[in-house]
Amino acid sequence: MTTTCCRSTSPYSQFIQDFMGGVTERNPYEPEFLQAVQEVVCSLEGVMNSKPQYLSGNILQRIVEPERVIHFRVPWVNDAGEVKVNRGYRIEFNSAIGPYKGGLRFHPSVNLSILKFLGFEQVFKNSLTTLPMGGGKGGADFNPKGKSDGEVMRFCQSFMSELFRHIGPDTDIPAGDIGVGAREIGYMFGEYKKLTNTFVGVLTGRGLEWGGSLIRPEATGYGCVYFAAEMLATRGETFEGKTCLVSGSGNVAQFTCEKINDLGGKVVTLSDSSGWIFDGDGITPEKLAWVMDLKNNRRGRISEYLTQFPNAEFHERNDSLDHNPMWAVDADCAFPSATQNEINATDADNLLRNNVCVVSEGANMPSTAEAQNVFVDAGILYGPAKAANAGGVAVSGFEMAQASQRLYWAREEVDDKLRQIMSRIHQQCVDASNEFGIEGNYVDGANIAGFVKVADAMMAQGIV
Ligand code: NDP
Ligand code: 2IT
Repeated sequence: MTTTCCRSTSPYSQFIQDFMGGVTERNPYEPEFLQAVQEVVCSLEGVMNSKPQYLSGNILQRIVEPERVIHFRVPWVNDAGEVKVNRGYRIEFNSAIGPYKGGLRFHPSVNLSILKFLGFEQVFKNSLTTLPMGGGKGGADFNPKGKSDGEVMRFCQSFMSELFRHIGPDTDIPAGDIGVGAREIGYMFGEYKKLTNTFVGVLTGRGLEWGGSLIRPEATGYGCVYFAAEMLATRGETFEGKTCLVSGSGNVAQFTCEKINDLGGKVVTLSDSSGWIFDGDGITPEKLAWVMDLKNNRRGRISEYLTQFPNAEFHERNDSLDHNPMWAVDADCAFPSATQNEINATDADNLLRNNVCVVSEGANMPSTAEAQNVFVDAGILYGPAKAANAGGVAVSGFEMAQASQRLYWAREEVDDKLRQIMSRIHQQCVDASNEFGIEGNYVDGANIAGFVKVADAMMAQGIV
């Protein structure tokens, strides 16, 4: 983990070095969290110079410290009658601009570092949406893969039997993330309702019949493509005829693919943790419908695509390589939509070499710090996660508003509002980067715009 700012040579880099030294000492063994913090702090030179009250108020030291970290035991019984134990977490990171809001991740890799990076990112992402939501994240090191519905239900019930006392519709409102979709939200909502005897908007991503919002399942993927369309429009371009690489094949990847098709682009790749497929003819709406059934109903593997579409290729994941060959496929746009650090510097170089001019991040922190620098230095249209994938949590905010009003909004209305929010997020990034003389740098633009609103709210609310 480097502790110098990669993009600055000013005295501010000495400040960052000292600051990151302290953060590293307080959070050892948390590389993902440190990576997320360093990225934000590196963007703030102009802001910290122009607002000295942030320095005197120690705002950075305060903002990197979660308000509350909850860590609990999740015991459950599998179908064979064996007792299993997982670790559950909720990071209530920052409530300066609203109640904690952010997803739950169920994946064997989940640990404090991963959830703190996700919670920290969520604070600034939620601020960018312009909606009143603070930042949080949670989850468990539970692997839903290969588990029966009954096992997943018992796990979700046990998880909620502790989490329920910490959350609430005006306190902390979780949602889905990797490994947590409609099925898991349903089981957790049922348990919360039973324990509290209340039917309230305590989780978002609910089913349409029980308080969910239209377009919430689509929102992250659609929003990520709307953000890319906004970036393309700054150069007078559209998706028409563009070839796109999409990684992952879960919620975000599926609806990214759907919207790219809608806007006249062609998607040629998808992946999962076992490998990736290449379909040079394009993953058309009909093929995508098959993938959605495979992934969401049959819970199959992406390699099975070839059984239905034999003209495609499947490439097994190969961790012995220093790069992922999927990112070396010829294309115009890339939509990493699987997981953190899935694009390294070599992958970034390969993308540029093959003429990719748009990278819009559906996943959270999918590019390593080095890969980010490759994109920023090349001046391509690079939409960082906290801006590009904010559509999901924005529509979660709409779901909260509808729950409070006891109303349902129409599909077109939610989609229009989503499009407007993505356009406003894009504009905030452009305005902030223009104000600080770093035109075209969406990374710094997003970090600055997201940070200032939260920092000002924290200053106004005193030392709490
Ligand atoms: P899903 O669980 O629906 O899908 C995740 C996909 O990514 C699967 O194809 C999965 O493959 C793959 N994947 C997960 N972990 C790894 C890994 N370590 N290596 C390779 N592939 C992996 O999750 P989502 O689509 O909801 O989330 C995808 C990304 O988008 C995450 O980074 C998430 O934080 C982010 N995100 C999600 C939002 C949402 O609303 N859902 C909102 C904003 C961001 P496999 O099935 O083999 O594990
Ligand atoms: O990373 C994210 O923004 C999410 N997983 C969605 C969070 C939410 O509360 O909808």
